[in-house]
Amino acid sequence: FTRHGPRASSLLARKESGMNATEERITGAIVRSYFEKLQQHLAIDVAIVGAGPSGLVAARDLARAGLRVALFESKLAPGGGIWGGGMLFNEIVVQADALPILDDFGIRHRPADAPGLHTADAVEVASGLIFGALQAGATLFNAIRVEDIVFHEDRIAGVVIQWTPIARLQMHVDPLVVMARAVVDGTGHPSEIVAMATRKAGVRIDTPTGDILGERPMWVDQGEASTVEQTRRLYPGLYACGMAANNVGGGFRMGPIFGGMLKSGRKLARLIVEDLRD
Ligand code: 48H
Repeated sequence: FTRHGPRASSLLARKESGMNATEERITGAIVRSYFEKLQQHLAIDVAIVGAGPSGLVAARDLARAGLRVALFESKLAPGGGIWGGGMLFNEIVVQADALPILDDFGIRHRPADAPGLHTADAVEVASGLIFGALQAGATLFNAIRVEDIVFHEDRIAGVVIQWTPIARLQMHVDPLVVMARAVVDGTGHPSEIVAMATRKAGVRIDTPTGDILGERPMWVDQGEASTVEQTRRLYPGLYACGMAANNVGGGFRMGPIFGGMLKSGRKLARLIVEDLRD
């Protein structure tokens, strides 16, 4: 208590304890800003699970079309399988017909000494795709794993999310939910989201068996073509792109060539924009 009275004394106490100091303001700014972002994405148009190349291209195109789109990425760094190029040689190969997508993101590339093939720096591709998706208006939630789907009346209606560290530590903590008009499996080789739909919801997806056909060995040209071909709606509210689509449709793998992934993302965005307009 001071001779200036109780108010002055409480202000002094706040000052002495460091309250309202820069440290408090930094924390407050982050908490308010993050929660505003999260709150704006509790019910969205498109939830993309996995921020690999196909998901990032789709996110940019969908955001540019005016849809509310969020990417959920379980790792701290988005970019999926791009960063390491081929066997950690951090260069990737892209075919000529996919170069307009790299150009759209402002990512540089060079002709390879092989007809129709071009190389690009894997780190520039990964960072460029991430930057381009965010700048277009997509929102990315990293270190968040989609651990389940929401299933309502024969429709995939959202994603069940959890902090990746909580899942890794196997802590018994209930998740939260984001509702979405379209859910995209962009989880790469395992097609985790489609697997949840077939195993847990018991749905028959749009394949000859009604189930995931499974990835086949390497055959680059076939794998690249089937990745784009298999990019489609598999069930009401459920779509797949990139390696996930290829795994679902029983396509061949293709190694460190990325034109198919980029074109898959672009095709997926077009399909979803058409479907959500109906
Ligand atoms: C949140 C998740 C979850 C989950 C996984 O594999 P990706 O790079 O995705 P694609 O399909 O766009 O690209 C595939 C390409 O990178 C590749 O692997 C190629 C061309 N392989 C050829 C070959 O022969 O091997 O990224 C998927 C992302 C990753 O960042 C995961 O961390 C993330 O999805 N993810 N995120 N919740 N449940 N599961």
